[in-house]
Amino acid sequence: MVNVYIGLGSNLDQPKDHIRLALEDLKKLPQSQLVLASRLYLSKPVGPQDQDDFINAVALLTTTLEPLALLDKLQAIEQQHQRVRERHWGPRTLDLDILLFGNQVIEQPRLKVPHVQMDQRDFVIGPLLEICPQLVLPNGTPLQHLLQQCPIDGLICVDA
Ligand code: A4P
Ligand code: MG
Repeated sequence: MVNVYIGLGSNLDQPKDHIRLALEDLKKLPQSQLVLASRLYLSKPVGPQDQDDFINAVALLTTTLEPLALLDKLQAIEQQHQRVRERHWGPRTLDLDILLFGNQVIEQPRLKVPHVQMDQRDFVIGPLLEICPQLVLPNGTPLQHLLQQCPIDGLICVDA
């Protein structure tokens, strides 16, 4: 069993509903268990600004799936949410990113872990700090240290 952190994001068609339903979908993944999920956060878009704010969250799973098998399952869930890929970093009904897969560093054409730029994104760091404040990244950097370069004051928790 390995601990895997998943980032969830949505900014189209009732984003909160997509995130809540996606968390239910994650509970049904084979060979896996959803251990923890953060609350939902409203965040300003990173990338193109002519799109709505995002709802973001993160989840901790344990799984015996291999990384690419997990990616396939997550992409299938995205498709169930009518995800249409129109432009890079553009609006989406659901984005599921593998942020961390245990302590593995993966550099494959389809999968890069840790997720690119996760250490510079408030909408990743904030929810991760909520569910795992003691987390240390594979390069040895404690999550808490990332707050110096990436403050999370702009995040708004939208979940009681
Ligand atoms: N891929 C590579 N590594 C991974 C990984 N660790 N997890 C590949 C998941 N997928 C990974 O992704 C493109 C390809 O990345 C996939 O086919 C997979 O093989 P995509 O989801 O089709 O496209 P994308 O999401 O537009 O691209 P990308 O580069 O993944 O974007 P990000 O980094 O996900 O950023 N602002 C706010 N506030 N909140 C957000 O959630 N999200 C983005 C998207 C931009 N701005 C945002 C947010
Ligand atoms: Mg993505």
